[in-house]
Amino acid sequence: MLKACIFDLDGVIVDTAKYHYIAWKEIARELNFDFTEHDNERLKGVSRMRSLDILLEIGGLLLNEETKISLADKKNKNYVSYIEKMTSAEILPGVPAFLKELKNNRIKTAIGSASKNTPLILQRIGLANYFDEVVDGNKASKAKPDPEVFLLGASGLGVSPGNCVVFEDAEAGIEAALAAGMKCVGVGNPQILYKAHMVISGFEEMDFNRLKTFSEI
Ligand code: B16
Ligand code: MG
Repeated sequence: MLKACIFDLDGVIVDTAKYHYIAWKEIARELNFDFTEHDNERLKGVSRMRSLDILLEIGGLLLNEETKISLADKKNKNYVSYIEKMTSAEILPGVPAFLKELKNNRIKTAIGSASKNTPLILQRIGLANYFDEVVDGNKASKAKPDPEVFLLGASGLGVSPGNCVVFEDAEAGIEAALAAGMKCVGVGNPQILYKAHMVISGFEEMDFNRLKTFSEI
């Protein structure tokens, strides 16, 4: 029985992936290699330090820990300068209406994000107090595809994993949801998100009745 929905943040509620991409590209440029949008797919949903490791692998570079920490810090400062300017206008289409429908039908909601910047993003887009539970990269110690972030979300809501539906835009996040024993809706490209139980291109395609039918299958 459907009791709760857990939403990834970047790429599901807002499109911050584009800001992550610009900020990482800047680091790659400094290190003299190109970082493409195609490469950026590999960074979606994974932690900041894991993202840097993937970036360095793409550039064929091996750096010491101290340099890596300073690069990750630099990227984050650049990234934060973009998200500080976000407003509620950047909430993705169809999301506000769907969230309202869930509230009206007494479905609990949580955020399950790898981002340590989750509180700032939620505050900037005016959703800081909207969700019943927020689990982010500050609370979870294991990064997606580990299921920890979603399991903490379910336990914070007091709901069994089997009664939760996760919305995710990244392969690592879908794997995390499946490992948590939850149903998963991919948001984005079905060719990339083929492991999800269902894929939508955006929330204009989703409403409570469709969700309910999906969750009962
Ligand atoms: P931060 P999500 C993830 O957020 C992003 O998809 C991923 O690209 C990023 O590296 C990660 O957050 C960490 O973000 O540097 O802000 O802590 O998709 O899990 O909401
Ligand atoms: Mg995401």
